[in-house]
Amino acid sequence: MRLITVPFSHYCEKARWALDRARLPYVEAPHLPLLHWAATFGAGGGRTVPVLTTEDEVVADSTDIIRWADRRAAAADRLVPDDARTRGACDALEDELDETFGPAVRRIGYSYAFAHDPLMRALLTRTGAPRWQLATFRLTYPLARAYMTRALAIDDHTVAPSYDVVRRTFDRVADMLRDGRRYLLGDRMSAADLTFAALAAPMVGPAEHPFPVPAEHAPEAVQAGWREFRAHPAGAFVLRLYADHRR
Ligand SMILES: N[C@@H](CCC(=O)N[C@@H](CS)C(=O)NCC(=O)O)C(=O)O
Repeated sequence: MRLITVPFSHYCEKARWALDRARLPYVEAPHLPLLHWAATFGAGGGRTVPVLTTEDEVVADSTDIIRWADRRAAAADRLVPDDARTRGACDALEDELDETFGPAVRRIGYSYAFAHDPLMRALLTRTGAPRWQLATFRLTYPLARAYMTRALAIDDHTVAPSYDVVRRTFDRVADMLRDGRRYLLGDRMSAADLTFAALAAPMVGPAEHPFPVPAEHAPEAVQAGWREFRAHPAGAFVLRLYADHRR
């Protein structure tokens, strides 16, 4: 099995974590942003990573990859609740996180990476992407940055509201945990927990992340964000999920 990724993408981390949790063997095929299109379309997926290819299937969305892995996981490792009502709540929460929270975190992340060359350089070189992609990205960087800045709607008017989305989501997660439950939907880890933790990871910087944002190249504003969000109960929850379930 092959998981086509841009390794630092938080949607890819979501899929990778689900496959690791289900103990399914796969090889990660790392790519750089935009240059991944040849691989994803070539494999029969769409324009986004992650894409999982198996002998007879192409699974081209992180939510579908979780479901695919879950059907093959041992009962104790399953992330999709058995009970229909809890499953409905899990699906709804995961979708909402994917649609609103994930893009907000991505916009914030790229806004820093585009403004700080050493951070971007460190992120790219640590991917293990093919050398031709690193060379091409370097050569076309001004164009790639301009395209992605527009495609991701990164500007002074969008980054601050994205922080609002992140803070509101953290507050909402903290509210859900306020009654002392260990996980968002009760006493079992579900796809909603994994999704929140994987998508929130760039804002918190958990030590167990397989492709961490390199702290030594992170500007002070990123480090200040990590301090803020780690001190939040939802950030502490992310750190706990990584410490307990992502070793
Ligand atoms: N719904 C998709 C979203 C994945 C996604 O947005 N991936 C981004 C990377 S963070 C991507 O590949 N973007 C490339 C593009 O839109 O061309 C999933 O969960 O797999």
